[in-house]
Amino acid sequence: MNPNLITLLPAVAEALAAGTPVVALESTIISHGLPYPQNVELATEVEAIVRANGATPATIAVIDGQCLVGLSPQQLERLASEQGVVKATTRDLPWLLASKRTGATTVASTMKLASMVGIKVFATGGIGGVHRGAATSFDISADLTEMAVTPVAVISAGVKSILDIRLTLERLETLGVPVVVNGSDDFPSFYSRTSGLPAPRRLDGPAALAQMMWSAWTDLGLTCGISIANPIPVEHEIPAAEIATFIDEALADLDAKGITGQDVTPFLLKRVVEGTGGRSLVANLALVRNNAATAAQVAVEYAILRRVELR
Ligand code: PSU
Ligand code: MN
Repeated sequence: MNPNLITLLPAVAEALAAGTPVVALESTIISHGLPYPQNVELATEVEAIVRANGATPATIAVIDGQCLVGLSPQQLERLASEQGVVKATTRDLPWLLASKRTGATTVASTMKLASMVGIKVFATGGIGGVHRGAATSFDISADLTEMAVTPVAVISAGVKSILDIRLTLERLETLGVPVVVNGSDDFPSFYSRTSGLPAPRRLDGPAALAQMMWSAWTDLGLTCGISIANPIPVEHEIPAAEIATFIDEALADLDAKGITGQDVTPFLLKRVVEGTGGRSLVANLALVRNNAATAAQVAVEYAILRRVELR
């Protein structure tokens, strides 16, 4: 691999060299997951939350064909507001580099670039998964296959019920990806702390989660990622039954408009926000903030384990 491929923001380079905690953040949530200007406001706030919890934030994107780990405020603003930013999963990275275009990274491609520079913890809102109707559409997010091969812990609020949650968990099991819920016996469904499905495994708090990462990668030598589901704080929760109506409407609209491929997830996210009159947006912002704080705490605990090992 080309060691000069990735440009690190100076603060990120310093933290990685010193072995202090770093948290990766994705950029598709900025360009395609949230409306402007809430997207850039959240991206900025999330970086501050990571710092307040003792870690260095590293938002990841490709700008004009350059892989960037850590963005300046001007670069964040560009991703949030510019037209024509490409939604880029891992398979889109070579094309972005060769054509010198600007792309926002999904969970999959953010994991890939984070892992290449040695970042082990990544915070996001929701991960991609198996879409409803995947038996005929074959629409299964590349986020799942990346998790099978890239050793990064992804902290999300679970899986949104625009997806088939049960099948997503089945797929993660087949791919050998550990799935653990932080502090709950239920698997969360993004807006809701429950999904009707049990937590595949449960651990309580950042120290235990960091220990699991250590067990996976150092003790066992596994090479896969880890999915950490962090339930939305109870005061921001929207009950699953309430959100279901809006998700069904969005799915019906998707079919009616014949939208397929990588446009599916952004379309559904946008329609749910419109359907709920912005209520889902408030919950979405709250859960991302919560995941950023938890991720930073996990990164702090993981850095402690690493330091003990070096002694
Ligand atoms: N789910 C959300 N918000 C998002 C995404 C998913 O609640 O912004 C984004 C993430 O970047 C995720 C991507 O990696 O959508 C998955 O897209 P697809 O289903 O096309 O793989
Ligand atoms: Mn898809």
